[in-house]
Amino acid sequence: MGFLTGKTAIVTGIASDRSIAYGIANALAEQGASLILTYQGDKLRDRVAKFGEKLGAEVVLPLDVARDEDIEALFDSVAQHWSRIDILVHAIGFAPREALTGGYLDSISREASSITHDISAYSFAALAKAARPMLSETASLITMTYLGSERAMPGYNIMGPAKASLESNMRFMAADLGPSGVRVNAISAGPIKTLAASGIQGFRSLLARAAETAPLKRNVTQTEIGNTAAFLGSDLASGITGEVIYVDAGYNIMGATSN
Ligand code: NAD
Ligand code: 0WE
Repeated sequence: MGFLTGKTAIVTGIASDRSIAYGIANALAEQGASLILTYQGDKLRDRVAKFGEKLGAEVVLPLDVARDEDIEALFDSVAQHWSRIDILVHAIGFAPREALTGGYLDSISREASSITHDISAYSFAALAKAARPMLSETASLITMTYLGSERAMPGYNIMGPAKASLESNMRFMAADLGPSGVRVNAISAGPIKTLAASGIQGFRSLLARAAETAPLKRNVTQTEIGNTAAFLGSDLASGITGEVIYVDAGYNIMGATSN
């Protein structure tokens, strides 16, 4: 019996088997949770359906968080399978590629800023708002963030302010939903090579430098993020809400490094 046996979980953000969301779905399934997975757009449907079969998911459902009607339809569909939601995982981030290229002010635009904040930050609150009628009285909402929210990182650009907004959203949601027993937290992951990361120039050297600097002298894995999400989703974390939990091999604590 896993520590999530009897719990229901919706996991967004699977695009490949290297997605952080895949690591999370796998860890939740290992601990006995029942899963619903979502996919963005028809071209991901078959792939995510295959992952769903492998993980024993109840169903896979479409969700493009840019579309209000998708968000509404998702929870209407979920209600046909489950009467309540215990765990909701938001593992979605997006900036237009040109906004992640070059210097901050060179790359920024009103349009790119708007899209990035809409998809990466607002969408977490939008999902919670739509899920609210179905949230159980000990539900746990989890999102994924990055240290670029609080430190300037070359190339992370407008994703930094969007992650700051996401973390602030997380705290406001925690304050709002806390009286109903619902917890809301963020996991701040160290860099991991996923689809979203593979297009970024210099990502390999960023990974190597992160490993050198971190106290544990290595990078983190999707499995480690997944296990942390399983903990946060469980009643083992019943006293934790509004928190950013760092799963980064300790990178964020360092001031200076020796060579
Ligand atoms: P990924 O490319 O595997 O996942 C990103 C997901 O976002 C994809 O599944 C994509 O379909 C989804 N998405 C984008 N726009 C969407 C939309 N409009 N509607 C619905 N879904 C949409 O990459 P990942 O690295 O696993 O990213 C997952 C989360 O983890 C993101 O929030 C990312 O910012 C965060 N994160 C990643 C790292 C890293 O180094 N990889 C580190 C810290 C935090
Ligand atoms: O949050 C992220 C990735 C976010 C991301 C990546 C892409 C690439 C493809 C958002 N939107 C897009 N849009 C695309 O078109 N991370 C934490 C990983 C990441 O991305 C970086 C990093 C790190 C770490 C970009 C620059 C510098 C460091």
